[in-house]
Amino acid sequence: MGNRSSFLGRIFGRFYKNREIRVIMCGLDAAGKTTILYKLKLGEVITTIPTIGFNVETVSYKNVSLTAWDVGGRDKIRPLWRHYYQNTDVLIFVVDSNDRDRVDECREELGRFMTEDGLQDCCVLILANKQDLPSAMSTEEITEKLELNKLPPTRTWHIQGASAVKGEGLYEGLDWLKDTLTAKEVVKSVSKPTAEVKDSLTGKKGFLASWFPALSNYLT
Ligand SMILES: Nc1nc2c(ncn2[C@@H]2O[C@H](COP(=O)(O)OP(=O)(O)OP(=O)(O)O)[C@@H](O)[C@H]2O)c(=O)[nH]1
Ligand SMILES: [Mg+2]
Repeated sequence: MGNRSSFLGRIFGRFYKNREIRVIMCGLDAAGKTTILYKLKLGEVITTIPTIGFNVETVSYKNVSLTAWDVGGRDKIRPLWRHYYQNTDVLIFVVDSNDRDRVDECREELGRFMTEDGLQDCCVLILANKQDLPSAMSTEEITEKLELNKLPPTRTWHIQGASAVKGEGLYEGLDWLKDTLTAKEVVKSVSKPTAEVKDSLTGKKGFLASWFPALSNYLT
């Protein structure tokens, strides 16, 4: 078991070595996007002002390097969001769990994202932020209000409760992203293996070569 997991670790490491994971963070204004970005980047809660435009930072976590674009959420600048979609692997949609008045607006904005051509393949992590506040909606309530269970089955999504100010839930969200992206890459590569991956799987010391010779022959 130990050997197998270190084998998988090596394979996954290869996938991500030279791969930039592009993340766009959107959500209504004051949801906490900039606070989250800098909590991840600096480990601190910074004093923010409303973002006019965007912030971009590289965040490293467990050997994965994420280039995260935090785009201002004020209604007047939301039309600019689409300029940041290109080649996006992940959408992090940040919700203020305490803002019951605007949860319908959140649903509409998320719905718009889900129909955008450039975002059909990307995974969606919904961060239900501000869980430290006493009247915050639970992740179950937000799931229902955002109608997440109505998303098409082809859409990969996950909701994670978080508090940027307490630093809670953020790394759990990144763990989900890492696992999900890794699984996607494995499926892509096995259906069309690169020489390097093929070698890892079927080479002399490859996993399949030793465990599943027939499949190994098929791939080579
Ligand atoms: N209680 C609490 N407050 C938070 C949390 N995260 C952010 N805030 C506060 O929410 C306010 C808005 O945070 P920002 O990070 O600026 O929000 P934003 O989503 O970047 O907003 P725009 O740039 O306008 O789109 C700030 O006063 C933050 O301190 C949290 O987890 N809990
Ligand atoms: Mg901001």
